[in-house]
Amino acid sequence: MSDTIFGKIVRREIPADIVYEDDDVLAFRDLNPQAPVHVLFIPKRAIATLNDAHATDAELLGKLLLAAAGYARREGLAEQGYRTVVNCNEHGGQTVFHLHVHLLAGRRMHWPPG
Ligand code: DGP
Repeated sequence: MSDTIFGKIVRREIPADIVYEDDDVLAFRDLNPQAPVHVLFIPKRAIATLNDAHATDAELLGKLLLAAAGYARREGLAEQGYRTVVNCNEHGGQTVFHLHVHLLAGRRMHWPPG
C-alpha cells in the first residue's frame, strides 16, 4: 500500500500527541477532535482499510481494541463509557487509508450516527 500521514507518525517523521505505544500499536490524539477525548489507535504495520484485513490480522485487530479499552480504563472513561469507530472507505467516511480505531469519549454520543 502507499504510505499515509499515519505512517509518517509511526516513523516519527511528523509530530503527534502520542498517548500510548506498544510493540504493535500506536495511539495519538486526533488533529480534529469530535469529542473531549478523541484518540486514534493504529497498527504500526499498516493495513489500508478493514476490507484489507485478513484472518492473519485477527490478533492485531484485537490488540487495537484492547489497547483502546485499556486506555479508556486508565483514563477513567470506562464506567461512563465511550465509542469506538472504524470508518471504511467513502461511505464510511474514511479519509486516511491506514486502518485506525477512533476512541471518542467525554460526552454522550448520539445514535444513530449521521
Ligand atoms: P477517518 O475519517 O476515519 O479516516 O479519520 C482520520 C482522522 O485522522 C480524522 O479524524 C483526522 C485525523 N487526522 C488526519 N491527519 C492527521 C494528522 O496529521 N495528525 C493527527 N493527529 N490526526 C490526523
